[in-house]
Amino acid sequence: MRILVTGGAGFIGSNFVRRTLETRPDVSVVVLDALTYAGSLSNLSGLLGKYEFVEGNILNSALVDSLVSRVDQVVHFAAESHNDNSLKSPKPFIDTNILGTYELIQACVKHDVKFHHISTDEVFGDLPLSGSEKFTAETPYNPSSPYSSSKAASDLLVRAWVRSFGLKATISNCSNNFGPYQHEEKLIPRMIGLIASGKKPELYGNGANVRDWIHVDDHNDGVWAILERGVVGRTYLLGADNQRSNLEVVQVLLRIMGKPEDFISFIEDRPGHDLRYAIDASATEAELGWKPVRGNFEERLAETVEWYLGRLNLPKD
Ligand code: NAD
Ligand code: TDX
Repeated sequence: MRILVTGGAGFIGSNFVRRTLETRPDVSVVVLDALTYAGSLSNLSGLLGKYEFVEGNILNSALVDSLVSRVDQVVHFAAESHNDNSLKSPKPFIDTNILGTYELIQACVKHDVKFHHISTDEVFGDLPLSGSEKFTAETPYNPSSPYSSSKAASDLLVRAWVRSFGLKATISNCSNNFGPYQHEEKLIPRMIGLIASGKKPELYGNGANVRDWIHVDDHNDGVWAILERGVVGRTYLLGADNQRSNLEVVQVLLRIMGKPEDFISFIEDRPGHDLRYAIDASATEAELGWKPVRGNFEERLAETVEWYLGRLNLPKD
């Protein structure tokens, strides 16, 4: 099997490439990545020679067309992924997330290549802070930010291309990922960096907003379950049933890093800040036999802290 991984030099994509090469030696991997501020070849260190890297933009139709024509399956991670950036400068989100997805699905229809679209639970909007409601595949779309609305738009393009043009696509909507190689702009790496340099971690608002955390390897194992056993046209929700307030996450980090639990700055809130995300992944688990297995959040977070502290001492390339 030959796969084209877009965004394979970013956080989740690079973990996907690493895990694929470790667990599926028969799969040949081509990575297409524009190496924006969020992507780095250092995320793929140690894998040189085991995959093919193409530096390029998913908006480049000729390049996309020629790469798609060489593979059996596209796994589409490439995106502008940070909500705060989307609030300051939305245009790159429209370009990459919507128009970039358009280029890929056009090429997949033309060459009859399978397409897996990586998306987010943020397309559903948010849930009230208190309550037990969770997102399912039937939850109506109601995105709040330029980022989440551009991801919602891309999901809808994929669905329309399945129905109108016979695109052989699957979609997954996953909750917040954590683990190695995440960009320092995101909550967990940013807080680790601040605490490590003796500064207080900065929580938006009162820190009560809730995210549903999944280890990146559990997400990527879910993606492989979909690639191997998913049904064309279906949407699969991926999550690990692990809701925590941002304050709780930061307090765990402070404990791990030996600082008092009140060593925190509360700063101005994110505009339109989604209150709570929660994924009900039971339908995916029942259909595909996939289950998140990296369960102990505190232990996984301690490993993640250790990984980032190690990386802080490494030269960047
Ligand atoms: P990231 O920002 O770490 O990586 C994105 C990668 O895409 C980078 O390597 C970047 O260089 C590349 N890229 C950006 N624009 C490009 C373009 N126009 N052409 C080619 N490459 C381009 O993102 P991430 O956190 O790894 O997220 C990957 C995917 O997973 C995204 O689609 C995101 O919406 C989705 N997702 C993320 C999370 C999360 O918690 N991080 C959760 C659910 C879904
Ligand atoms: O400095 C911070 N302080 C803070 O309180 C940062 C960077 C974040 N936060 C809060 C905002 C969110 O409630 O922490 C929470 C997590 O923030 P992010 O790491 O920016 O992630 P989020 O906005 O939840 O979106 C993430 O999960 C879904 C990814 O960035 C998306 O790509 C994914 O789709």
